[in-house]
Amino acid sequence: MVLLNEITCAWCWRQFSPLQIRFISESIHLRGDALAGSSEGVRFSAMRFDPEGNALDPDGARCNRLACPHCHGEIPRALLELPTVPISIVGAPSSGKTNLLASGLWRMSQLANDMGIDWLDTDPRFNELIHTNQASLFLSEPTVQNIVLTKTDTGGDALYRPVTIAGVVESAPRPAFYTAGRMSDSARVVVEVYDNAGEHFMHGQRAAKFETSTRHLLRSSAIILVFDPLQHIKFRQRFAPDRDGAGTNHQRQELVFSTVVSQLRRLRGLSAVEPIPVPVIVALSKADVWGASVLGADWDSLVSRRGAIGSLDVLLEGATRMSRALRDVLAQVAPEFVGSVEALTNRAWFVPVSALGTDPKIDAEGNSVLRTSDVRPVWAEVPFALALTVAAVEPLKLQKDGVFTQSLA
Ligand SMILES: Nc1nc2c(ncn2[C@@H]2O[C@H](COP(=O)(O)OP(=O)(O)OP(=O)(O)O)[C@@H](O)[C@H]2O)c(=O)[nH]1
Ligand SMILES: [Mg+2]
Ligand SMILES: [Zn+2]
Repeated sequence: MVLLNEITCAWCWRQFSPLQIRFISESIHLRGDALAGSSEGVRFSAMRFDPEGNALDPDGARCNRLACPHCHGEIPRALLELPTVPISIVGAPSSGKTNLLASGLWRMSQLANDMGIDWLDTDPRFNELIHTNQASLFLSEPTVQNIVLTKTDTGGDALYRPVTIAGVVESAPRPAFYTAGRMSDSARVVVEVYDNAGEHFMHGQRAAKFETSTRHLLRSSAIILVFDPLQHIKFRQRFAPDRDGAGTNHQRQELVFSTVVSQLRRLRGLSAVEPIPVPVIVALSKADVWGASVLGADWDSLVSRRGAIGSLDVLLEGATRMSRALRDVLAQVAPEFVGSVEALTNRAWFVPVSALGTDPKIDAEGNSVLRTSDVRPVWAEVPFALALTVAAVEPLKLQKDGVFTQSLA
């Protein structure tokens, strides 16, 4: 095992050497950590090891879970060895981020081999929330008619974790970790995926702890910006006129992106005028509703025809072609949005996605009706596969091609 010289914490983003790593005590007598919380095992620097190399805590219990020396947040072991590719999912409330994550990452696991990549949970314990959401969408009993993924709230325990940074307790979203790489190559990276509540990106809602909950923007190698066209009045009038405009409507989704960009610049100390050095994948969500009128009736077979998924390179080509077409449509109805994206980054892709493949019906009682058998994602995996293909591995020094393109060469 070759250790990295420097590890970046997935919670507080501070760096440390492998020698500074803390172990998490497994002994029932060593509960209650000053930084991690009263129900957590004490974090300690290992002095003694058993013959298999597991650390022994002061009580003699075998320990192999690891934590950051700065904030005491638990990190997967793989972070000691592999470079990370953090991906931030951003977008207005109800734009479809959480459904896209569940469905897109499910499809990544299913289609990885077709794409010529390995894609595995780095350590399933960290990905529980995604697994629960995936089980609801794809593995519910046929009798369950009302699958609903809970709205990402701005501070809930399942989604966020308190992290102490410089003595101040902040609330950080729990990342999901996947180990990925081309099958033809032994190089692997750990993809860290961050979801936030949409409120964190809304203008004037700084009370929702925006700054501290979006620290992942300090390092993200790619941003997936979920744009919900159905919340845009002109788009809806033109391409989904039957759609009821009631409910959540965020007209100014370009402001979500400007907010993200200004936070990213602040965190990285970047100039206020230059485009950001991070590729942005704009996922136009809920395409099951508008796809046919924008892209033609056979839009879903069109998008999946691209070489029966095909390798990442085929995908990049197909997505780039699709992106040009969608961008032009979007520039007509939402020029403020396209203008804002293109002013702030030089590398943007616009792709249609449908996490559910269907528009959940609302019954007489106002509950949404959705069954596992109704869920048929279309292009949900594309933002993630694309992010991998175009991601900058060293986010502060953007390379022309991402790690996968490179390792293919
Ligand atoms: N028609 C359709 N509706 C969808 C799709 N994906 C999500 N929705 C609906 O959009 C709403 C919001 O979805 P979420 O995934 O919770 O949105 P979010 O961006 O995570 O929202 P916040 O957590 O509040 O920021 C839900 O009512 C979903 O049923 C889709 O692919 N098609
Ligand atoms: Mg959400
Ligand atoms: Zn940390």
